[in-house]
Amino acid sequence: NEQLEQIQKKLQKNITSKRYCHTIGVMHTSISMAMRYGADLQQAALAGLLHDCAKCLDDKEMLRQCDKYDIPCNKTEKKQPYLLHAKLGACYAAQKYGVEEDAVCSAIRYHTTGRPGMSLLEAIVFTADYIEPNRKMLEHLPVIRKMAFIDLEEAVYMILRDTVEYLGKGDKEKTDQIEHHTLEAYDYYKRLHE
Ligand code: DGI
Ligand code: FE
Ligand code: FE
Ligand code: FE
Repeated sequence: NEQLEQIQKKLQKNITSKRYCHTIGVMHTSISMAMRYGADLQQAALAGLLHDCAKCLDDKEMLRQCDKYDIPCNKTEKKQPYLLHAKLGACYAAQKYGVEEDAVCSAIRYHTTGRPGMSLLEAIVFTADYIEPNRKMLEHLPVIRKMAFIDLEEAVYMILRDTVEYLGKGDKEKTDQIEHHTLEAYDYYKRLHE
């Protein structure tokens, strides 16, 4: 539709072609999951399309833009500015791409770390980002892809478990790099899973 088409045109100018391919994959996957779980299809398309709209900035520019838009950055984010593309992306969606629904901006905001008790749309975009068809193959990807259409909260748990493991839980230096939202989300979905 017209809203999506306009945004696609603008987005294509602001991110690399590889990132754009990923983004289209996340959009279609989000729409499919919204069909499965009864979420709003237009919101799922918008959030999928725009989730990485602030991704293609270097660290310095990321911090500068966050400063410009009064986005607060914690210690972990200052150390790993790429984490900020989620917060900045939510802000860009509203301010540069004319998204009016808070639900869409929130799904963009939490797409990297997740959070405890995600909304349906947040959980869909978080999962779609991980499973979209262009993602490079990870060990558990086939089973997570299947689970995403069977039990969404179980799929979220599997993604968080692999992410926390990948980021090196238990290893002090690496644990410092994990955002509190990621760890809190992991604990929350682990409890649901048990
Ligand atoms: O932007 P994408 O690459 O499409 O995906 P994303 O925004 O989900 O980012 C994925 C990367 O972020 C992946 O390498 C794992 C990492 N990540 C997720 N949670 C955390 C994290 N990195 C750090 N340092 N801390 C986190 O809590
Ligand atoms: Fe991202
Ligand atoms: Fe992700
Ligand atoms: Fe992404």
